[in-house]
Amino acid sequence: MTSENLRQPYRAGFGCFVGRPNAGKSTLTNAIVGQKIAITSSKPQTTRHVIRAVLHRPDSQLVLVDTPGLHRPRTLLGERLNDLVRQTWSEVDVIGLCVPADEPIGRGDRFISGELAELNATVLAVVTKTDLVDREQLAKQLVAVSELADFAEVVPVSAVSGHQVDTLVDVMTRYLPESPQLYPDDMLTEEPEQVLVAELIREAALEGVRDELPHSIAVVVEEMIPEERVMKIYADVYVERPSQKAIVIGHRASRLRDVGIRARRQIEELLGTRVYLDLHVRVAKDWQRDPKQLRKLGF
Ligand SMILES: Nc1nc2c(ncn2[C@@H]2O[C@H](COP(=O)(O)OP(=O)(O)OP(=O)(O)O)[C@@H](O)[C@H]2O)c(=O)[nH]1
Ligand SMILES: [Mg+2]
Repeated sequence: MTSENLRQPYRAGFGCFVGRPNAGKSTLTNAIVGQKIAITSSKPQTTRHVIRAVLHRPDSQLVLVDTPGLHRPRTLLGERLNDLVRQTWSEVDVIGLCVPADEPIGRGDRFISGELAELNATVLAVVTKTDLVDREQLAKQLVAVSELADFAEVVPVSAVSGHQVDTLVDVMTRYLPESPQLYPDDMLTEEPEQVLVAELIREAALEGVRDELPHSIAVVVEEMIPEERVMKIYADVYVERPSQKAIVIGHRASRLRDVGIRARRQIEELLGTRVYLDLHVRVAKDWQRDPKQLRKLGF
C-alpha cells in the first residue's frame, strides 16, 4: 500500500458544546480555534448569540457553534436563548456536553443529557476545567459523568492549561462526516465585525458588576467609521433601569471609562488598528421581557 491509500479522508462538519451556564463552553471554543471569538465571563449566561468559529486542519474542518447555556428561563430573552440552543442541536454532527470538573453533577446536567439522547448527533461528554481539581477528584468526576448517559466518549480537558485540547479535537473530528471543505481556508468566523465588537464591549462591561445587572446589559454598535489611522466606533450600552445606568457609569463616569479602556484594547487586537471608542449608556426599560425591544437589540 502507498501512503496515499493510508491517508484519512477529508472530514468537515459542525460541532457544539452544550451545558449549563458557566460550564466553560465559550472558553473551550476559543481555546480550540486559538483565538478569542466568543466572549467569556464568570457570570452565568454570558453567551447570547450563536457564534461559529472554524478550526482548519490539513485533513479536516471543524466548525464550532458556540451557544448560550441551557437554563430554566425567567424572561422572554431566556426563552429565546434556549430556542437557539435547541435549534443548534438539530444542525450539528457532534455535541460535547460540558460538565465542570470542580462542581457536582446537578439537575441541570441530568436534564440536558436526557434531552440529548433524542438527537441524531454523536454525543460526547467533556469534563471541563480539569486544572481546578486533583487526579482523584477528576477520576471520580469522570465516573460520575459516564453514568449520566451513554456517551460515545468521555474526554477531560482544560481550556486554561491547554491540557487535552488537541485530543478533544481529534475525537470530535472522528465523528464528522466525509465532506468537502465548508469554509474558505482563512475564515475564522463569519460573525460580522460589528457583532464581535459589541460583544467585546459587553464583556468589558460585565467585569465587576453583580446580581441582576449582568443580565440587564446589552450592547449595540451603531457605527464604525474607518478613518486614516483610526477606527471610530460609536456604541450604545443598554440597561433596564435608571438605577443601573448610574452603576454602569460610576462616580464621575469612572466605571464607564474603565470599561471603555478595557474594551478598546480588545477591539484593537481584533481589528489590528487603533480605535476611538465612544460609549453611551441608555435605558431600555425591561428589555429582556419586551418583544419589541428584544427585536431592536437583535434577539
Ligand atoms: N480554571 C479554569 N477556568 C475556566 C476554564 N474554562 C472556563 N473557565 C472559566 O469559567 C468561567 C465561565 O467560562 P465561559 O467559557 O464563559 O462559560 P460558558 O459555558 O460559555 O458560559 P455561558 O456562556 O454563560 O453559558 C470563566 O470565568 C472562565 O474563565 C478552564 O479550563 N479552567
Ligand atoms: Mg458562553
